[in-house]
Formats: sequence, C-alpha cells, structure tokens
Amino acid sequence: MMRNLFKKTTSQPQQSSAVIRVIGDRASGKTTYMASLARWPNADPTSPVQSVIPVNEEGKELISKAQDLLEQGLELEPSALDASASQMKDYSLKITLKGQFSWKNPKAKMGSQLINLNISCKDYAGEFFNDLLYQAGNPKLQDYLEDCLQATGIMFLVDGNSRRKDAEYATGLERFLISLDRTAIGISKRRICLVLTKCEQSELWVNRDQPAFVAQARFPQVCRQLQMWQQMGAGNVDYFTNSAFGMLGKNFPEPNVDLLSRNRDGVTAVIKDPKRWRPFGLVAPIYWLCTGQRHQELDKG
Ligand SMILES: Nc1nc2c(ncn2[C@@H]2O[C@H](COP(=O)(O)OP(=O)(O)OP(=O)(O)O)[C@@H](O)[C@H]2O)c(=O)[nH]1
Ligand SMILES: [Mg+2]
Repeated sequence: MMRNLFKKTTSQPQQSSAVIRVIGDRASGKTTYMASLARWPNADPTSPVQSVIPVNEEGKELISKAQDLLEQGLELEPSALDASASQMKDYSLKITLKGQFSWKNPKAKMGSQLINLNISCKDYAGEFFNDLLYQAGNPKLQDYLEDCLQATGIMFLVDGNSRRKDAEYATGLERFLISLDRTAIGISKRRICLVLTKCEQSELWVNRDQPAFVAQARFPQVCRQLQMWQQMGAGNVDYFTNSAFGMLGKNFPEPNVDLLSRNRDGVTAVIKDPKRWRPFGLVAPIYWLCTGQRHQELDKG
C-alpha cells in the first residue's frame, strides 16, 4: 500500500521529496531543529532512520553549527532576516529510512528496500513572522511570501511552552494563509504541519504521543485557523511534537536541558549533557510532508 506513494524502482531506494519552509515566532526553535536534524546525534539503533546526510554546503554548515555551539552547551545565534528570500540559505538533506520491515526484524530481508526523503528547506528568521503581524505592507515581506509559494510543505514551529501567545500566533498564521492562497499558483495542494517544539518539558512530554490533542488544548485558536484552511480545500494539516534536545535516562527520564529562561514567550535552554544528546520527533513531520502519510515508528520517537 505504502509503495504506491513512491516512484517504483527495483533495488534502488524509493525516493520521495519535499520543498519545505520552516516558519514560526522568534526563538521557537527553528534553527536548532534544523541543526539537530542535520547532526543526528547518538542515533538509536532501533530507530527507522538510517542516516541524515547533507547534500549541499549549507547542509554541512548546519552540522558545524550543531558541533560548535549546541555540543558545547551553547545556544545558536538568532537568525537575521536577509535582504531577500533568494539570498537565504537553502539546506538540502537526504534522510534515509531503513526498509519497512528490516528495522523490526534485522534478519528479515523482505520489504527491506530503503526510503530516501530528499528535502530542501529554508529556515526563516522569526522576524518574518513578527512582520506578518505588525508590518503588513513591508516589501521584504512580500518577497518572502512569494518564496514560500515554491514550498510543497510548510512547517509551523511553535514553542509548546508559549500557550499564552495562541491568539498572536493565530493572527499571524491567518495573514500568512491568506497571502499564500491569494497568490497561489502552480502547487495546488500544500501540506502544513504544526510542530510543537521543546516537548522534553514535563507537561508536554507526558502527552507527546497525542500531538493533535496537545495542540488543540494549548493552541486552540491556531488549530482553528489550520482547520478552516483545510476545510476550504487548500491543503492538508497535521500535528507533531518534538524536542531538539531530548531526555536523559530511561526509567525516570528527565529533560536533557539546562533552562535559561521561562516566560510567556516559552523557554530558552541549552543541552545539559551533550554526550547523551538524543533529540526526538524530528523526522516524523518531514516524512508526512514528503508522503502525506504518518509513519507509526517515527511517531514513537
Ligand atoms: N528546551 C528546549 N529549548 C530549545 C529547543 N530547541 C531550541 N531551544 C532553545 O530555544 C531558543 C531559540 O532557539 P533557535 O533555534 O535559535 O530559535 P529560532 O526559531 O531559530 O529563532 P530566530 O532565529 O530568532 O527566529 C534557544 O535558547 C534554544 O537553545 C528544545 O527542543 N528544547
Ligand atoms: Mg533561527
């Protein structure tokens, strides 16, 4: 069944791809998400993900960022809005998933064909999202919105700990969706996912496997905007939870973070123990953006 989603090739990996834009408020965790994904630290051998490989220079730069900053227990610098969207870094990554059954039973050969998810992804500065709220006529903004039209998938990152900003996010998102639909050409249906970040925080962690429920409970107005957009037939929406930093320990897991601040904007933090750094939930939204299907094993972490 799953097979039909991919181009049929015999022994070559199945290919699926997406052009992605990552949007969200300042400090929602966009760049950290991308850098953690590219770095893919301490991979769990039972994970369906076999490898994450950068396929351009920008992708390699992401890995250096992760090594030079995150692994030293530092934060990444806030991203600046470039003069035009075409000057922005376009990160290309190839994510290879083990064949559908091979990771469940390493001895089984059947159905063990690899799957490649090829993505090119731009991580917008959070300023873009703020400008949507407060500077509707800004020409730079128009340029960015036009760039967004090339995307088949939009990832809307929201710090799960910033529930008090639901109304602001909903307004920003509404403006974004209206501009997107007004100028929509070419791509007829898009996928947009809402990704709650920083879900190693305990009140999010306990519900991490019910992303739609947590999203609805914490960001009802944002969810309503997304649902209305979907009902109009403009595209599909789904929900995910993740953490770029992850947990420490198995029996009594605790967040692998040293908190720097916590307020209505959410939390800022650095990694506590870089040697045991293992993010979760990073690939599940990409799989969905590429294929339109949820991947049960990726959803588990
Ligand atoms: N607790 C926790 N903090 C995180 C996580 N991901 C990012 N952060 C922290 O959130 C803050 C902002 O992260 P960035 O990745 O710079 O956010 P951004 O969305 O790229 O921000 P702008 O570039 O300003 O738009 C930093 O303090 C990060 O260390 C996470 O998974 N958990
Ligand atoms: Mg950034």
